[in-house]
Amino acid sequence: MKTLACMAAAATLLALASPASAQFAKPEDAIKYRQSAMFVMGTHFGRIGAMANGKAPYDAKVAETSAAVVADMSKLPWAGFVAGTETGGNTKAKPEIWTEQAKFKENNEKLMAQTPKLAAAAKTGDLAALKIAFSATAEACKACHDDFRNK
Ligand code: ASC
Repeated sequence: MKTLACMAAAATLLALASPASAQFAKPEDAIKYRQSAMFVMGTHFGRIGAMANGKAPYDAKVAETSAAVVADMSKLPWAGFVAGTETGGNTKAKPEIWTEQAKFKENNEKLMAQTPKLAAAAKTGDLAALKIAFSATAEACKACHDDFRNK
């Protein structure tokens, strides 16, 4: 019994101390995960962009659903940037993600602060408001890509 309790305690400690990489079976999975979240986010952000830039007819419902997806997706990629995934797959991640973690995190948080505003703007059904929120969100995307993503 004592051994069992001890093992359970050890397992708990290990789980708490485990690097986030333990959430992925292999490094490539972490890369695929973050790229997938970015891809879905980019797809829906692109739909909003097309409307904001007059390349697609404004459809408030599409804008609202897409902005909600963007807001949800914007929370996800960061967990995929674990140690040991600096290279691999077809990653465009710059090494600075791991050497300037505070700055990277700050950028992530800026995006996550912006996307709910995009979702709120989309809900108003006001194209002008959507355009403003789209620009601000695109800025947040770009700022991070400029510093942390290879071309
Ligand atoms: C997009 C998309 C990005 C951002 C960025 C903003 O639609 O896929 O990565 O906007 O281009 O400047």
